[in-house]
Amino acid sequence: MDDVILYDYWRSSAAYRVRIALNLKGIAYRAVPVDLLKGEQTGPANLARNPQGLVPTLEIDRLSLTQSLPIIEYLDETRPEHPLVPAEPRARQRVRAIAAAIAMEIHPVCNLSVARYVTGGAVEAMGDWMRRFIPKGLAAVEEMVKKDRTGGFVHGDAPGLAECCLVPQLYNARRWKVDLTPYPTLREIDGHCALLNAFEAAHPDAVGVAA
Ligand SMILES: N[C@@H](CCC(=O)N[C@@H](CS)C(=O)NCC(=O)O)C(=O)O
Repeated sequence: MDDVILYDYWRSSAAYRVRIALNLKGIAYRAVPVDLLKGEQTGPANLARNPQGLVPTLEIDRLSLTQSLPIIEYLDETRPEHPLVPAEPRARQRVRAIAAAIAMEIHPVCNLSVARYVTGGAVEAMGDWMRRFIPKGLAAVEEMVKKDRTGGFVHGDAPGLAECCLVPQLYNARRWKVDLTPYPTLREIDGHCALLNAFEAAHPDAVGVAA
């Protein structure tokens, strides 16, 4: 079988989502680091595989795939064991909406290039920016998760697409010293995920600066 390669950066929320999904699916992969702090994402090698100049890119099934959410959906559609989205359309829509609220609303505003541009890049100003936007986004996600929740995770008793987005977003929030007290449901689910190998092995501290 061909190697599965993840072009990765240890602290990237989007890459972290894909690491979790690969682990949940039991897919072995090799991580190749793209150092965002050195600007490698906009170098010719990364642009050739990811025209947006971002991570992650996943090479699998002789394909080169970009965009973390469609990558996770591809893994789910081609490897249906341990499903990451529910089969029932309303439940599936709910899980996708929660994933989108994180990945398409909170994350882009707090992306490195955006935050650096608007703040000038000083750590204190970057922190102020993050603490301005992340809490508002998480407050909405807390309400979305509470509504129609079943089981100990976002949906039912196993993690899926929503947790692939939630756990990296909470890691990022902690990094920027966002107070998570107002989001007990999100913290509870995060706690359940932290006990699972798939999440532990994907954590930035586990993959380290080498990835
Ligand atoms: N929507 C994209 C977002 C990817 C993204 O924003 N990646 C960030 C790291 S989390 C990145 O590569 N940033 C580099 C930069 O902003 O220069 C996805 O989900 O894959």
